[in-house]
Order: sequence, then C-alpha cells, then structure tokens
Amino acid sequence: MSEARFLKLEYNKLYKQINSKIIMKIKDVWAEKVHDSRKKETIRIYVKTDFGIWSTSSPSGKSTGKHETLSFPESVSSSIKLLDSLKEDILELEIESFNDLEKVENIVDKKEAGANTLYALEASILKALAYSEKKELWQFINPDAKKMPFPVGNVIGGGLHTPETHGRKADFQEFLVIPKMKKFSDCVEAMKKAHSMIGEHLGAKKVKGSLNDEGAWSTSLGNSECLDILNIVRKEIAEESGEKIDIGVDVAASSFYAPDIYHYTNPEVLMNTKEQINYVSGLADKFKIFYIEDPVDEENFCGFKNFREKNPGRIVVGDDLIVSSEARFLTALKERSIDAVILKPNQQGSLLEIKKIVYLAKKYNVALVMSHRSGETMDSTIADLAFGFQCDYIKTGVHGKEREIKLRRLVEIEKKIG
Ligand code: 2PG
Ligand code: MG
Repeated sequence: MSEARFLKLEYNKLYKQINSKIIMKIKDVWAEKVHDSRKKETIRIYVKTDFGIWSTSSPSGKSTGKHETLSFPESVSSSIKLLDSLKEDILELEIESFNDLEKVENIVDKKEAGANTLYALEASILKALAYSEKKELWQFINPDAKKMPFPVGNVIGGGLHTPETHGRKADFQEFLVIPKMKKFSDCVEAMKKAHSMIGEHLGAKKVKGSLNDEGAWSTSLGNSECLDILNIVRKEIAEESGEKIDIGVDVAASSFYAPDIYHYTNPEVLMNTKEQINYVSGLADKFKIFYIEDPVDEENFCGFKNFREKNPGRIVVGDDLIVSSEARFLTALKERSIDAVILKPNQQGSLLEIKKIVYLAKKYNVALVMSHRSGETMDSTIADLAFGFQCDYIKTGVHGKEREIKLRRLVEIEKKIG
C-alpha cells in the first residue's frame, strides 16, 4: 500500500472516531406548570437541542415516604423561577453520557429545586441525548434490553388514595393483580379483564364505589373480603385461559401507623408490630399472596426482615422504606429487609441514583419494580425506564388514560423488539 493511501485510511479512521463521539449541547431549557390526574400543580420541563425539543412531566404521590425529597420545596412557580435562574449554567454543559447527569446535579440542587424538577430535567436531557444517537430512551439506557417486565395492576383501592363507600373503605392501600403470561400485551389484557370482573363482583354485592385516584375500585369491603374477591377472579381467569395470575397488596402500613400502633378502621382494631406481622402473614398464607409492599412502618428495617422470614416464597417489596434512596437501599441490603425494591424516579429526582440502585439490585439479586405515583400525568417515561433498566415489574395501574399511556408504550416496545 502506498504511503499516501495508508495515510488517507488512517485519517478516515480518526475522523470517524472523532465524529462518533457526540457531545450534546443544550440550546434552551424552560418549564411550565401543568396539572396531574388529581388536578394538582406539577412541572413539565422542555429541553431544546439542534435535533429537536423533548419534554417530561413529573407525577406526585399522596402516601409519600417520610424520607422522600420534597417535590417542590416551596411551590411549582418558585421551582420554575429557580430553573430559569440556572439556565445559563445548564446551557454551558457538555453532555455525552448518562453519567454526565452528574454535571446537571452539580448545578441543580434537588433540595432547592425539588425532586420533581430534577427528575423532569434529567429525563428530558436523556431523551435528547438518546435522540442525538438515533436511539429511543430505553435503547440508550440498554440497547440489548429484551425481557419485558410483568405489569402490577391496582384493581381495588383503600387507604389514602380512596374515598369511602357507605362510610367505609379497606385499610390496605392497593389490591393488585400480576398476570404472568409470556407476552406483555396479554398481561395487559388479563389485568383489564380482572379489573372489569372485580367491578362486576363488587357491583353484585352492592359494595362498589367510584374509581379512586389510580383508577382502582373503591369498596366498603375490608382487607380480607377484598382479597377473597381477587382470589375468586384469579381462579376464574385461570380456569378460562389456563394462565397464571398472582395477587399482591400494597399495605402502605406507615399511612395507618402512629405512634407504635397500627390503627385499622375496617373493622376497628389496634395492632402492635408483632400482631401486624402475624396478621399480614396470615392473609398472605390464606389468599396465597405473592407480592407484599410495605407490610410494616417505613422506619422498621428489622420489622421488614422479620416479616420476610415468615414469608418465604413471596416477594417483600420496599417502597416507603427505601424511597428510591441509595443509602436506604444499602441499609435494606445489609439488614436483609426486602426481596424487591420500588423505583419511583421523582422520590429523589436523580436518575443517577436510580441507576446505582439498579446496579446494586442486580448484583445482590433484589427484584426491581418501576412505579407510577398516585397523581400521574400523560407522560410515559417510566415505561422506557422500566424496560431500559430491565426491571422485573412495572406498577402503573390498569385503568385511566394516565396509566394506560405507560402500558401502551410498553406494548409498542414489545412489538418493536419482536
Ligand atoms: C405507592 C404509590 C403508588 P403514592 O404507595 O406505591 O401507587 O402511591 O404515589 O401516593 O406514594
Ligand atoms: Mg407503595
């Protein structure tokens, strides 16, 4: 090969290398006030680059964990003003990779701006970066992602999310169905079927109320009777289709714990921690519950561990216990408190922190549950995050447009990957 030809080939190689490294420049960033499904104010953040405009809106919780970072420390308006004042610094950033979100976090303090602000900003930046590499968000996170999560669907509601029916409601916050079919789209169909069959059962018993914050049925029935109906419907669907549906509960125990006692209202009973563990474990045995979220108070890592030891073969899930915090997740690992962890990106606002928890969870064999909030928006980002991070489950409701948009996005991804 002549020297001139050799040099030309080397030059081409180098040129390609330089150009394959895309450094994304943000051209503009701005925010607006929007409303979630509960009509509560929240934020939507836009990021503009040479390739287009991306946006993300943040949800909000009602049964929030004590250790969550506040969504907005003052108000949505003051967070928008703060973001505006940081704009010049954000426009200076050079973002090349997921981990460059650290540069964003050096400018935007989650405690000052609020977790909802940081999350919406980071998610929009990642979407823009993904697009600059001609990828979708999930693909940018993990181009080899293949496994679909199982959906966890809320079919009967109680606790803080739910109005009373005939003066009563269940004390547990969520009664869940978890279809285990191979295809995500079949799981969604099964959840919808279960939701509507449960509505019919409640209607026939004249105990059906309205749909709650998450589109689950309200009822005057107590925990045990709700589980009874779930079990009947699970069996009916299994007999008809031969498919397996697991059932679950989000006890959200902190929401009725104060001080030192669990206060039940339907029926009225007071329980200490030992009684609480025995009661929930008893229901889990009787109704073959597979998934149990927050069975005891959010400060009680040891109580979770004791509960877990009494419930082999089920998954004990930490939501209010962990609040998507890496530090609390590490404590739970050390104490052996949980089998699965809920990931709600707006609990702390940092997608870098979510990424670290995902890494640790996979390393130590803890299942991952990406989750919506009870106040949601028409944003489907968590669907991409669930698939990109290869979560085992996604808890995002069954009914209502804010829930369905996330399910539809996963069905779309499933079709795309074939
Ligand atoms: C939960 C969630 C979502 P919230 O406890 O798991 O279902 O509720 O968003 O109100 O914290
Ligand atoms: Mg929960």
